[in-house]
Amino acid sequence: MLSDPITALATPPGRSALAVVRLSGRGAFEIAARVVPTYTPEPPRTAHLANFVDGDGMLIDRGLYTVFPGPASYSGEDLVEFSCHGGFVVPVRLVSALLAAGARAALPGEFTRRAVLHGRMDLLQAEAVGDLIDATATAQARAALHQLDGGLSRRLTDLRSALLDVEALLGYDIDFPEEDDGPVAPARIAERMTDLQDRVARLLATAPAGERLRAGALVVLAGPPNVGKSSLFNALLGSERAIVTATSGTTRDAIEAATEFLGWPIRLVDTAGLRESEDEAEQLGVGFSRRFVEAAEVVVACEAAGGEAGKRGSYAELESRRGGIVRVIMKADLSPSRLPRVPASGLHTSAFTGEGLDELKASIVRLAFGEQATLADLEPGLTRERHRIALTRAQTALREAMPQLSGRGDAVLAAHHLRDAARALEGLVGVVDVDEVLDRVFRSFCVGK
Ligand SMILES: Nc1nc2c(ncn2[C@@H]2O[C@H](COP(=O)(O)OP(=O)(O)OP(=O)(O)O)[C@@H](O)[C@H]2O)c(=O)[nH]1
Ligand SMILES: [Mg+2]
Repeated sequence: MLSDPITALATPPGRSALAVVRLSGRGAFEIAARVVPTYTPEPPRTAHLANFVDGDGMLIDRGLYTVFPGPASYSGEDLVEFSCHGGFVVPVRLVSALLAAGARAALPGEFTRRAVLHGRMDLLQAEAVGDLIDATATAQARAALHQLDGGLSRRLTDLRSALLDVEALLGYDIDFPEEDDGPVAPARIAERMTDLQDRVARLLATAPAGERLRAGALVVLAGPPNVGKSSLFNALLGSERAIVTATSGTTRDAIEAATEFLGWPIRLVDTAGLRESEDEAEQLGVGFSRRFVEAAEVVVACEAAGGEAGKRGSYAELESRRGGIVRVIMKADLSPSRLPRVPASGLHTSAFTGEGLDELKASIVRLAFGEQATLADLEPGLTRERHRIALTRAQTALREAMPQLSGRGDAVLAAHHLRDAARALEGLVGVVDVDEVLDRVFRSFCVGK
C-alpha cells in the first residue's frame, strides 16, 4: 500500500552516541502516541523531549522526537523522527515498539521512494540522495549535491519543453496542411531540430566523466618487476596493503583499493611486474597486469631509478595504449644527486621519503578528471548508465524524425518520434511513475533513507 506506516533506523546500527529512527505514513502520529505517552504534534518541526516506552509501558529511552506533518515533510507524508541513544539495544527496542504499535519495517530507500511518489523530489534527485550517501570523495559529494539541488533535472526539463515546442509547431503544420508554405517555415523547424540534437549530444558527452566520477577513476601502477610499485601503492594509500619484498616477482595478483586523491575518487591498482616469466602464476599475473593497463584511465608507468640499470624499456608497451600516462622514476632517495631532474622525463618519487607523491597525485587527478578538476562548480551532467540509455534513446528518436521533416516527409511520423524522445526524458526525470524504473533506482538504497 502506498501510504501504510513504515519505520526504520536511519543511522547505521552499532555503538554511537545517537541514533535516528523514522516513522512515516498514514496514522504515523497515532502510532507515535502509543510509544510516547506525552505525545503532542504541536508545535510541528520542533524537538520535544519525552520518554519512549514499549507496549508494556517499560521505559526504552528518554530522547527527542520531532513531528513533520505531510505534505511538507521529507517523504511528503506525516512523519516523525525520533532521536535516541545509539548502541545495540535502544534503537532496536524503539523500532520494535513502533512495529508493535502498528508500523511495518521500511524497505530499502522507501522513505525517498515515497518522496518521489508524492512529488517532493524527482528521480534524478532521489538518485543524488543515494550518491551523496555513497560518496567517498568530496568531488562526488559536490556533484551529488548539485544534482540534488535539481541542476540536472532543470537541464533535462528545459530540453523536454524545447522538444514539446517543436512537436507543437509540427502539430500546427499537421492541422493546417492545405496552407502551402505552411504557417511554420520548415527552416524554423529544422533550426530547432539541430539545436535539440546539439543539446542532446552535449549532454551525452558528459556521461563518461560523470560515470567516472561516480565509480572512481581506474589508475594502474605498472612497470618492470621490483622497481617499487607495491611500495608506491602502499605509500599512496597510506597503508600497508600490498606485500613488498626485495625479490622480483613479489606481486602476482592485481590488487585494487578505493581511495581519494585531492578529493577525487580513485580506484588504485597495483600489478605484477611486466616481464616474461617461466613461473605459471607469475605469467597469469602479468596477463592481469596487461588487461588492467588496457582498461585504465591513467597508467602510472614506473621506471627504475637511474642507479638500477637494466630495468628500463617497458614504456613502449605502456605508451602504445590510449589514455593518460604519468611517467615516474622510482626510488628517488637512492641516488638523488645523480638523477637528472628534467621534468619532461617524468616525476621522481620515493616511497621511503614521500618525495614526489603529492605531485604524482595532482598529475593523476589532472589526467583522470581533466576539466572537471578546474571547474569550481560542476556543470550538471549525466552520472549513470540509466541516464545515458535514456538520452541515447532520445537521440535515436530525433535522428529518426529528421527525414520526416523535409518536404516529402510525414509530419505525423515526425511528431511521433519527437514524442518518443520526450518520453525518454520523462522516464529519466520521473515525470511518469514507472514502477520498474523506481525499483531499479531504489534497489541499492539503505533502509531508513
Ligand atoms: N630505496 C628505496 N627502496 C625502495 C623504494 N620503494 C621500494 N623499494 C625497495 O625495492 C624493493 C622492491 O619493492 P616492491 O615495492 O616490492 O617492488 P615491486 O615493483 O612491487 O616488485 P614486484 O611486485 O616484484 O614487481 C623492496 O626491497 C623495497 O623495499 C624506495 O622508494 N626507495
Ligand atoms: Mg609488487
